Amino acid sequence: MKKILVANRGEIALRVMRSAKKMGIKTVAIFSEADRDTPHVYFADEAVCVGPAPSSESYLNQKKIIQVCKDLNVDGIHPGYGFLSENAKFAKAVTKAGIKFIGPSPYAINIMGSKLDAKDAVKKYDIPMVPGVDHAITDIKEAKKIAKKIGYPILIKASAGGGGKGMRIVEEEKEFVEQMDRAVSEAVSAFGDGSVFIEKYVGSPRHIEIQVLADSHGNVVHLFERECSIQRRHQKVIEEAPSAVLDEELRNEMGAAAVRVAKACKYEGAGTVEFLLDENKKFYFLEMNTRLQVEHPVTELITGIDLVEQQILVARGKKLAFKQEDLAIEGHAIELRVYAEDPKNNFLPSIGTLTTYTKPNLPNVRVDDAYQEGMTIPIHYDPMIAKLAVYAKDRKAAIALMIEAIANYKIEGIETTLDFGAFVMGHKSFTSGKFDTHFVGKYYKPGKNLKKDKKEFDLVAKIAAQIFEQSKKQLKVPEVLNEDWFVNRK
Ligand code: MV4
Repeated sequence: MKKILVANRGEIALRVMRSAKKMGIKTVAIFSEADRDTPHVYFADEAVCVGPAPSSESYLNQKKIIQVCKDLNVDGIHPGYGFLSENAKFAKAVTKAGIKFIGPSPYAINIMGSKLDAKDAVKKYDIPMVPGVDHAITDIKEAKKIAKKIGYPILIKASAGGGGKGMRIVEEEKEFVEQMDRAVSEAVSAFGDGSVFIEKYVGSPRHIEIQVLADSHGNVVHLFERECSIQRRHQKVIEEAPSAVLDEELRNEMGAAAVRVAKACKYEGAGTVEFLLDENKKFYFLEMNTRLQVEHPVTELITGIDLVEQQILVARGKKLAFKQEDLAIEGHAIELRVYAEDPKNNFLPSIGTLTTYTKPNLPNVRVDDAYQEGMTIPIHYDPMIAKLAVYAKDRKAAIALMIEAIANYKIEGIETTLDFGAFVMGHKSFTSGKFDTHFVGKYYKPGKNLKKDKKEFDLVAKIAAQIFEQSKKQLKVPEVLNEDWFVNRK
């Protein structure tokens, strides 16, 4: 593979191209008319406009993208996340055009794109699953019977689902039909597929996901977990690795289960297996994401492994250069997604221009972004401005460093989730590690306790800096942090 086209934009396009460049591979950017003047376009060796601003006419234009590859002699496509990354038809068309799709096979994408097919595929692999049904509900009477057996509350889920769409909690039997109706019509309008199934509702779960990596020779390893419970409206805001609640035994168990899920669909490349973890530390398979995830940096930081480099090596047919026993967690990483949103106003998108944009310039702080001062946040795409990731000796030091990094990140012109991040870092439920997916709804009451006042926040940042200084001496920085672009060094 000598030349890779990145079928994406923004921070992830840049991030992928950085690893490609490091490996001596030429890069091709595609861009929409709205993105002509953006960092990922300038960073690439070649760049081609693929259409107008709307994604459907540019970043999702499969034919055009494949044509660009043919015109420029591209031999590999990296889809990033979102857009065409989990589109089995695209993966197939790319392969058919003689270009390597840097990701799993259309077969694996298809299976994992359907929750029911995924359940079916992993059935024989001893994967813990939430009590429920393993087929689409067609008979209401039968479904009610099963619901009674499982016990209320139950959850109706769309098989094609994602992002919580088509998901309905049913507290008691008399709501069943109404909620079922809603789930089905939501699923039809969102995915064009009204198949739904039911599961026991896990009331206070943590969202724990396992990073896996598989080569084309049947070798599969896991790269430990990411804790992603701090979310709102099914959108993650803070992720960390490792999780504060997993012990060695549970980590190994969940890791081994994730590896079996990958084997169940003959997975190839980097993937993520999502689990729910309940209050009794029982875990259940939810789904597998067949792409590089937004939050992959925290895994890179604690393992020292460049996941994009690994994806490319696997796509080249190389065997994994390490075994499970070669992998170990070192230190602790936390990521904050910096969104152009107003946390004080129900996280509504905050549009405008970055009149001030200064990144924190601190050791062991990694900023994945694709913005510069003066740029405007486009309304056509995801409102994420940057991912702010920190790496430290342990969780306490990582929290301290995150507070310092937030204090040193200056963004003006729009509202962002930076202050929200500081709120979470300072919250007892987060620092103690005792939280679940309800954190935001339960504790975040905007206006009240957010970023009390500037003086107090600066003091907290100062204390945090001291804690970090003390812990730093014992920290061994992983290989992956030695790249200039990975970390802003003093
Ligand atoms: C669940 C659940 C409770 N019980 N399944 C949400 C999106 C989808 N990927 C799965 N989701 C959930 N499935 C059962 N049986 C609770 C959620 C859920 C959730 C999961 C992970 C992270 C955040 C969440 C927020 C609300 C609900």
